[in-house]
Amino acid sequence: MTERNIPAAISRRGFLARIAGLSLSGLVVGPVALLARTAGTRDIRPPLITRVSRPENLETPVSDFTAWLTPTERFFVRSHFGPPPSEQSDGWRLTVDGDVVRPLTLSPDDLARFPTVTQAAVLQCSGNGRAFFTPKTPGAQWEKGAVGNARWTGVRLRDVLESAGMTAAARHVQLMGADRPVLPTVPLFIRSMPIEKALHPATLLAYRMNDDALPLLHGGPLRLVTPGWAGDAWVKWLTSIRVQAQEADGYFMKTAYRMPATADRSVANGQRVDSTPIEAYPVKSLIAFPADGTRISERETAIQGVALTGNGGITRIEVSLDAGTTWHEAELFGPAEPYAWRQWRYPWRPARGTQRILSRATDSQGHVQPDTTPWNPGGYLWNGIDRVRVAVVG
Ligand SMILES: Nc1nc2c(c(=O)[nH]1)N[C@H]1C(S)=C(S)[C@@H](COP(=O)(O)O)O[C@H]1N2
Ligand SMILES: [Mo]
Repeated sequence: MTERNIPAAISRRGFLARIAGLSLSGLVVGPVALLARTAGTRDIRPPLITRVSRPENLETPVSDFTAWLTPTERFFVRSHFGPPPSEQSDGWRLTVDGDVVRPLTLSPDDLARFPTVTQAAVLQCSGNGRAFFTPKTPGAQWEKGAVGNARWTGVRLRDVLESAGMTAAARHVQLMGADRPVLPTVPLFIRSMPIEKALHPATLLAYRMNDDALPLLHGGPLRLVTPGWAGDAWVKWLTSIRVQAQEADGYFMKTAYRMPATADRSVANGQRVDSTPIEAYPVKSLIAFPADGTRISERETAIQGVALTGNGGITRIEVSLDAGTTWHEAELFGPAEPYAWRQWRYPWRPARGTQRILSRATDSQGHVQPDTTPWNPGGYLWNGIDRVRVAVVG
């Protein structure tokens, strides 16, 4: 733990203790006691939020985002049909075919022979923040926590494609996992990406998450990792890679996960309008402490959060305490890695009463987090300025 993290850890511990109905008054907190108690808060953290129960679709409480890495057991879960039966992982194989010179069938041992790569990257669902659009759009009503930052380990998709050898026709790479809808009439989750993204050195076939085996809920034994791109590209339970000339057909490529290309985006889903598949997610900041709607002490010392972008890096975070009239630069801290999120903090001695906090991020391409995100029929890629309201007490 770095020194800068300590004030936030104290705040967080206080916050968690209050949730658990504990009082901290009279406690003597030295550094060792602090660390021990911080580690012990694990069990009293607020549970993951169930957005859909069958299949399990779970959101991480935004108060977890005081940590740089999101622990695997606290990481949001988004599955259309739920995981395939776990026994299916035995005898698992990955096939690589289509416009290739040598079709491949790879076992886990075969995959392990490619160079191993580990990198941190944000995974965010395209629908994160859908609940904030007016009017409502259909789909899971995610608020702030369908996002997380994890370490992913695996092999480069590029290395696998090069070992198969691509023919001149190769333009897109189609991916499919082992999960199946309950009803045979429901389309399979099949996605594709242009060859450039497939060959990008950061695009991985991952079998480890946060240094442990990738769990079934998150796509084990193998999933795609496409840093900078929204979650729908991160195909789980991967079994098939097909190199082809065209973008994939089917509902999950041609209808869902597209944004209207019109300026105002206000067209109904399923209408025949120009649209493009979702790729990178836009710049966004989130306030992790204090949590919206909570009571906090006037002895708190900082606001803390994270910021992410699929387009370069985070260059600036600003905080407003007067509904956006004036903005103050926050401090970036912690690891700065290309596809991970950035932690930020803003020193603050809150006055008693109701306080409203706003945060906005800017990325290295100059995009500034907007006040609100223009409405779109799928309720995708919400990145409006984050807002929380807290009651500050003595
Ligand atoms: N095979 C398969 N892969 C999938 C999905 C799915 O339903 N089936 N959901 C996608 C979506 S929409 C998201 S946001 C991410 C969520 O990954 P997570 O559950 O590990 O957070 O997985 C993606 N990969
Ligand atoms: Mo998603």
